[in-house]
Amino acid sequence: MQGMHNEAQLFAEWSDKGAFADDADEAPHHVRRRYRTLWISDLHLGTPGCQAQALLDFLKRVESDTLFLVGDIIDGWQLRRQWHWPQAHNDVIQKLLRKTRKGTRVIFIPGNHDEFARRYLGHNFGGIEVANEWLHETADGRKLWVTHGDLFDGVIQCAKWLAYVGDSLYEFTLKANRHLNSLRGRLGLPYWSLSKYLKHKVKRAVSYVGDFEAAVAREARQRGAHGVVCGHIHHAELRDIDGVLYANDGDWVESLTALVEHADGRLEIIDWAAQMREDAITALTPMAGLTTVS
Ligand SMILES: [Mn+2]
Repeated sequence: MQGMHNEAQLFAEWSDKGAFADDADEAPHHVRRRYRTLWISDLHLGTPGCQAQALLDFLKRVESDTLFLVGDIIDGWQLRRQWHWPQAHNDVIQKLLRKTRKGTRVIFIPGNHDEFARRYLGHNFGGIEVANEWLHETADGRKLWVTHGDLFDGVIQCAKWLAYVGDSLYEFTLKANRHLNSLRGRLGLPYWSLSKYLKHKVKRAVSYVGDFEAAVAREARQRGAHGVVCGHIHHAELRDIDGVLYANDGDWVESLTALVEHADGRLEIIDWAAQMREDAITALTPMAGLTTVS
């Protein structure tokens, strides 16, 4: 056991340090996109699976009036097992704190991996407000219930140890994914998600995802909301389920996705992995005339 880190203490420490961080790494205004609301979740900072560099790049290029951190932001389970905290993970925290100083309202809804933060509901860390859930009203008057989503996870509710086992298998897949992608990177190929691919191939996982989505949508309806925004299952989605809008902002360990609300209330999923692939192709375009495709 590498030191008895108290996540909440670390969290408070980061809040203090944020005040001294510089703003030099902001993207220029013309490459930044502005949204009314931005939702991200399942960053899993503190684990090797977190795609912190891609996330940082994304955060530098977007602005919003409100930013929701929809759970599993800092991976508390992982912190207890092994300390993994590279500079890029620290930079993400600093970037989030900087956003609050620049006038973005940042609301943190803890998930199951950072449930330690549930002890601090109603408090704020360096301007980041901690809340158990939220009722967000869109520009066009729709009420969206914001929750991480683990309440609907039968496995976690029934047997926590089972969730730990699943977690280890999942970590293994992510590790394979990382090795594959560093190899792809060396070959000049863009990011491709192995774990995302596998998940789509596993029928049982798909039926689990469907059950989860239906349960969350049902609960949103019972609460009188027009829709729900959640994370947790690492599968971005935006669709109608029996008259309820189901929105999932995905994750930043495999799919690299976010949910945004435009100024007029329109919602959209941002697929940052696809954006990165597009950027890679654009960068290669001047070379296109010189290569022969057979
Ligand atoms: Mn979760």
